[in-house]
Amino acid sequence: MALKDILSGQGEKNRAYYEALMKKCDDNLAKMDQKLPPAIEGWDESLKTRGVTRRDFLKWSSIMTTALMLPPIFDARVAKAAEMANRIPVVWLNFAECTGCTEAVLRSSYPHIDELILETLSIEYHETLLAAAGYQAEACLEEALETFPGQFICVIEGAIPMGMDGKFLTIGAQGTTGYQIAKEVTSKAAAVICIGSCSSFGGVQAANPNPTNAKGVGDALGITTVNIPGCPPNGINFVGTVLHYILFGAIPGLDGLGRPVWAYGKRIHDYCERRPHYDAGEFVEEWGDEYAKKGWCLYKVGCKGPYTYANCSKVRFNQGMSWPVMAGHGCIGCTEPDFWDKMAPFEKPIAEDAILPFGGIESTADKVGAILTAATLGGIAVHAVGSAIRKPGKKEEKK
Ligand code: FSX
Ligand code: SF4
Ligand code: F3S
Repeated sequence: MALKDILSGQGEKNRAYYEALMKKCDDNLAKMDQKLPPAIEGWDESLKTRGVTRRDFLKWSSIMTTALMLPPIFDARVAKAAEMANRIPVVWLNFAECTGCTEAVLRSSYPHIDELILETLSIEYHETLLAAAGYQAEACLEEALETFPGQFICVIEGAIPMGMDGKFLTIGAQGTTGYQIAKEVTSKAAAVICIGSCSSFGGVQAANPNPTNAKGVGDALGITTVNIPGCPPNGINFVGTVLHYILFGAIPGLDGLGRPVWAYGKRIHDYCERRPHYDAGEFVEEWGDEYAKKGWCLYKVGCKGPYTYANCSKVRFNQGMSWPVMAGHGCIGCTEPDFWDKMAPFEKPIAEDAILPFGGIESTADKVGAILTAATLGGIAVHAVGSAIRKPGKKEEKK
């Protein structure tokens, strides 16, 4: 079908936008195809050895296209980007964290495409997965930096302890601090992606009283990072961000906290299956009561979904099987900065008495959510069409 037919019915302005976006995408895919090193294993081979059919793959591509807020005409381009994902060199650094992020995104119970992409990523250096140790491991990192300067994606898991000149966290035989490693590696990377709430915002290490003065990477180094928070984060949000980079040569539009808008633009509460009960004022009053058995809203037992920006309620975890609220516990707000302190207590609503002047729980939680939305989203385009890849540089002024 001709492009003009596919886009017919779209306004003139929309059509021009998507035409420009497609051109940008095609040019970039061609450029990436030329530039990237060859894959160690062909994509078709990867699908075959893991028992995934081409049909399943194409179905997944169309779901991913929608998740990235692109029209269906991008399906084939998303599939092409996915096929190229295993050619992007990745340097994965681990700092102060629990390794739950690696566990969450690299573990797969049966072949699912986003996990397959994560499994087949060309990871040049990853301490948890590396067979080498000591000087050999350091040599691997040096080699990756020399071979792919300005080309690799630096993925960081864990916060950076800044106390005692960074000495709360040293790595390797030379006792190099996490701060020094992060500074050197990020300065040579094409883009820096912080995976998990610890590298994004400090996470559990930075919780009060934060004895090591741990900070998120952006804060610690004063650079702009793409943040994929969650404790642990959802692998699909990382995969989508990498695909966006392959498609457009640019990181996706970010909110005021560095989170991709396509994944973190809405609240948990906006797509929650218990939402009709919230709107009807039907709440679980205590754990295990008859309302809990009926699947009513968990707000009164502490759900922070109305204040939390993430797509858990839409994409869920473990191949779309479940997510915290579906499993019966309220959301604890793990994609938000300082959630260990600010969202606590986890099993009680925040400042219950402050709710009354607004005339009831319903209006208050949604009002707070609306205020947070205004503060978080900075009117940033979802697809960064015009920009080249955003180099890790000085932090942009927060709008
Ligand atoms: Fe933090 Fe990731 Fe939570 Fe753990 O490494 S986001 S503590 S799940 O694992 O960094
Ligand atoms: Fe769902 Fe929590 Fe919102 Fe209730 S408060 S509708 S459980 S997200
Ligand atoms: Fe975290 Fe809440 Fe999602 S606790 S995993 S943001 S449902």
